[in-house]
Amino acid sequence: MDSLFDDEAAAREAIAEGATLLRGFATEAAPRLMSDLAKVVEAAPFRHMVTPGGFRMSVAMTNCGQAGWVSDAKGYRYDADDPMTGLAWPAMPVPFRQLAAVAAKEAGYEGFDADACLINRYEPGARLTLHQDRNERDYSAPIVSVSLGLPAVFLFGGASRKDRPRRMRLESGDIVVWGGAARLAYHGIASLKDGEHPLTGRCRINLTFRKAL
Ligand code: MD6
Ligand code: FE
Repeated sequence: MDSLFDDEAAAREAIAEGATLLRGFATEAAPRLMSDLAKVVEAAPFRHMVTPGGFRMSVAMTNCGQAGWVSDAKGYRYDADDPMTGLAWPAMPVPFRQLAAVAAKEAGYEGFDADACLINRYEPGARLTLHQDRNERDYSAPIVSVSLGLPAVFLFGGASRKDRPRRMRLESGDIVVWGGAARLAYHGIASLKDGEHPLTGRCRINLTFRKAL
């Protein structure tokens, strides 16, 4: 095997202009990603952040990389430090960065160099309401989103919150690469169904790689 990520069998599906689904692209790398993730989580534990409106998010989050996405009463932003520990976010494991770059390239975005990785953990019933990812400085870079563990229904809408979203099932190992004309599309995750997955147990993990700075 030359690389954990060279998956010739990966199916490439166009979701929308600028957005591609790479089914199973991270399946081989998944166990390694999970062991690297365990080290990240030791240094920066999962926590439920609070929205600017005062709601506790049902999805638990943490970050690795040069900057991490945070939400609190003051708003949403990227911060170099973890507010929980006061320390810099843990460095992004090399296999994370490599996977993000290879997946982006596979989807037509050459030269993607992620500096931030937001890690989401969904337990049964957790969901992410429709939102745009707009806290990054430069919208010309795509976002690479890796699904691990329990399957979820991804909601993919349009440029307006009112556009009725499409529903797509994301399974463990699937990667969505999302940029260009789709970069500011509204999207979310439907309430997670209960289940058990050999990789993660009773949850879904999502890694979203961004160029935030
Ligand atoms: C998730 N993903 O899959 C949440 N954002 O758990 C996102 O919010 C997301 O998958 C931007 C681009 C791709 C995504
Ligand atoms: Fe998002």
